[in-house]
Amino acid sequence: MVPDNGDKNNEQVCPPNSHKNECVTIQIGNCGNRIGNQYWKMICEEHGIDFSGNFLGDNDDQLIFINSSFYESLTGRFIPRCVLTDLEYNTLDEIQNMDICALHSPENFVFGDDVGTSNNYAKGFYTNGSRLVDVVLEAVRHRAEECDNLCMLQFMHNISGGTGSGFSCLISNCLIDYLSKPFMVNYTVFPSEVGSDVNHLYNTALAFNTLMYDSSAVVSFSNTSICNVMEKIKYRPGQTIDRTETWDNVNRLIGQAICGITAPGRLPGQVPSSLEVIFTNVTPVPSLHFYEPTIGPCCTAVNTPFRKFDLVDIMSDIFNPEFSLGWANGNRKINDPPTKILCGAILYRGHLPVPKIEQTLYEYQLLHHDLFVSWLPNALFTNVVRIPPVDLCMTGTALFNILCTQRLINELAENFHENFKRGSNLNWYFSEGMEMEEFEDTYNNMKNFIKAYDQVSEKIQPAE
Ligand SMILES: Nc1nc2c(ncn2[C@@H]2O[C@H](COP(=O)(O)OP(=O)(O)O)[C@@H](O)[C@H]2O)c(=O)[nH]1
Ligand SMILES: [Mg+2]
Repeated sequence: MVPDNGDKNNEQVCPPNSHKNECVTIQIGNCGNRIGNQYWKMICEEHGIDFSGNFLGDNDDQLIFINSSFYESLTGRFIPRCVLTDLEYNTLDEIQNMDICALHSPENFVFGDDVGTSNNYAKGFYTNGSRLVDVVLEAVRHRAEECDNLCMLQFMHNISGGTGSGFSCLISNCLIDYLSKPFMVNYTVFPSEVGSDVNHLYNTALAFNTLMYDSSAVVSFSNTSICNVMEKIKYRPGQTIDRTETWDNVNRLIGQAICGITAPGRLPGQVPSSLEVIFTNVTPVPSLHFYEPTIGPCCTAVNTPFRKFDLVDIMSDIFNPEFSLGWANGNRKINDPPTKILCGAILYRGHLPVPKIEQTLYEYQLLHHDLFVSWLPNALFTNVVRIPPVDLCMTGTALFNILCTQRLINELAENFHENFKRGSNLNWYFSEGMEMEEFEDTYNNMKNFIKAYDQVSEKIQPAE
């Protein structure tokens, strides 16, 4: 039994003036910028910042670590430490015509002329991307230089188009050298069906090659998973939600998950730990840094009436694989056995007693021991932040490192291989300066990469 220490554990452990480390956000491409837009709307509400950058909150907790995500202008305005970039103009133009535009500094918008990348990684990485990358690096350098202790870069992007894949990889390749191996977190939307569109498939595989080696942590999302989840939560009692599957509603769920994940870096907690520590705890081997996110209670924040949820509501949603917003859920086949959890982090928000959380998790793991790999005890890491999101009294966000990621990478690699061997659409890529060798290397890298999963799987599935 986990001892119950009552409400003593609700006390704040972090010293009130302690300085959490700063993070620079880079949002890339149409999807990346729209997700980022939702994210900033949500965290502004959480920190009591209006779209002019003024603090209107009533709680000091909202301000203590605000510099992890915002920097202050000379006039005392809070500005997102974020670079918004795209190789075409339309999405950033949309944002510039919204009220939220006033929040950002004009110097953080970096967009190209109207050529875009026509769904082609090679244009994002080589030709069109290379013409804009220096401007992006300069903007990131400005933001990074203002930090006392830059702890991480976070990217938001979709890797099936050309910009979110190719241009993101070019930017992260350059930043790795420039900032000497920063801790990089990617919030990445994967295509739902690997192989349904040849260009999407190539872009995803080529970008995956960079995510394997450059990134420290990849939180995967899938639009199909999210639409499935939206369908499931439509009829939940007490909810009046917008039923249309618009990008705004999909992005709102992604934004909610990212807010839950970044909360320990932005807000005071009962158990102090940096985001880097949290990600490290869900990464048993450095290369295995791909996670599936879930949120509980799973509901769209829009129009949700204030309702008291309890830990059981949170637990039943975050451990339900059908509620995962990640890549694996979008690719699940009906007869797939439940995948094993290698390890996970559960990030709670609200006034929740830590011993009660630990007790509930402990009992859950005992009851569902078959869901976890047996060789890694205490596979669940927890963190509790006092301030809940604006419209809920308590929430949990989980990051699961699961074994079926190996099957997904393998499917991606094999589909990729089959198509480039056949020569489908290769001329689009070769005409932008790519060569066959890069495709072959990407395939070989993916096949080598998944061997790391064999090593951890062997321990739980000894040869019969
Ligand atoms: N979740 C989400 N997906 C999007 C959004 N906009 C586009 N997508 C998807 O993202 C993929 C890449 O498109 P896009 O972001 O326009 O490409 P990029 O600008 O070249 O990176 C497409 O398959 C779209 O279906 C969005 O706002 N949210
Ligand atoms: Mg685009």
